[in-house]
Amino acid sequence: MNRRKFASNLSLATLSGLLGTRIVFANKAPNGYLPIALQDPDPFALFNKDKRMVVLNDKPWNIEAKAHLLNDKVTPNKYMFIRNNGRIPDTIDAKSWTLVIDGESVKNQKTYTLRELKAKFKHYTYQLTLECGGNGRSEFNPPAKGNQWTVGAVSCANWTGVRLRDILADVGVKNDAMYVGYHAADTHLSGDPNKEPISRGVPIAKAQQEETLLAFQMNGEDIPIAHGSPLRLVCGGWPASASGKWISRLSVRNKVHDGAKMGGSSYRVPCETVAPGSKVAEDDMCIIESMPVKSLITYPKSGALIKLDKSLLINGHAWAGELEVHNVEYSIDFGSSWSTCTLEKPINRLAWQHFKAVINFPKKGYYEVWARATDSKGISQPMVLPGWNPKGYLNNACHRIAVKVV
Ligand SMILES: Nc1nc2c(c(=O)[nH]1)N[C@H]1C(S)=C(S)[C@@H](COP(=O)(O)O)O[C@H]1N2
Ligand SMILES: [Mo]
Repeated sequence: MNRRKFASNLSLATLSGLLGTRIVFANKAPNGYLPIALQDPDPFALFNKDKRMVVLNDKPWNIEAKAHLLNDKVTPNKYMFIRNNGRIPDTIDAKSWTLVIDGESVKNQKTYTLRELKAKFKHYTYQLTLECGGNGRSEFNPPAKGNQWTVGAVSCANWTGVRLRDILADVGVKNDAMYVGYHAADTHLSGDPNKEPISRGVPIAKAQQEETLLAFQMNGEDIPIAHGSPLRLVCGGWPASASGKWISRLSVRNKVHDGAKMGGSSYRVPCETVAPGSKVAEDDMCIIESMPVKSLITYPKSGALIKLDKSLLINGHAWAGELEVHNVEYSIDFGSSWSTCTLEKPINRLAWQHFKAVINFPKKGYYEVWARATDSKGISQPMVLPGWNPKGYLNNACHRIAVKVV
């Protein structure tokens, strides 16, 4: 964050947003004054995050959770990862915010104010899993450039908003509509106003799913600035890069959207498996759509000490992109044998599912508990790293925790 720009461009009202609370005497502060809480930004205070969250990058801000922080059934803001490709917008003014719907395949281009959107269309709330396509990247070899996410770039919060399909019906969509691309208010790290940090999208069928929202609330409150206030797309089950934050324009395209980070190796993987480290031709790369089946043990924390005469309850979540998770198993013998966990149904489509199991260990010593989920098509997580790809996406290897029985 460039402090001088910050101070000169921002109203104290906006700074209040970043602080997560109102500056009580904002009207008394000198013009252009930068509150000390923002002078040396403490990301945990700035974004209301738990201090145990891990900052991977501060330009732009990228912050992840640890497995044991994600134990809640619905992820609270303080444990939600933050992933930014550019600079968080300088000014968010919900009152004057507008959403433009345009593109080759729109019948009537329209501009809505936030208030119109909220008043005109029915509101829906869904619990939706958002996982960064690069979650798990840190394990790839040869290493992939980018934020070295371990396991914590996933969340499942409650999102409230209007259905994108209702808006699309209101503007009218032509028969040749193929994709809906987003444009947002964040700015490119280079400072070049003509460059977008990211402008991705989804095929029209995904855009028209019931659960695809243009959301204005997260967990029952206005969306925090870092997570896309005042308006964000939420496309559960897909790489979270499809869920654009700070949405100001949606374009209904008659071709695959060609915005920033839609091509090359961005959010694309080799269509067929390749040898690690290979160069892959542009035409042989495919856009990531539904995320693969995955699970996370969120209790206990890795490294837990257990008494031999006590059984251990493990908890976690599993998700499978567009699909449902069919079952979750655990192993305490490095995958030689597996036992079934109790698995809950999702609260709605595209929400993660909770699993638990009670484990009895045969004798004292070191163990690892591994979890493995299988989706409704019978596809299971790999025990170790899946197919290598240039940017290190889609690592859905089994999660493991260490347990010492004493
Ligand atoms: N406008 C905009 N939207 C964005 C991004 C971004 O940089 N700018 N990052 C995307 C990526 S890559 C991810 S993983 C998710 C992260 O959402 P979160 O920060 O709310 O967890 O936002 C997506 N939407
Ligand atoms: Mo991402």
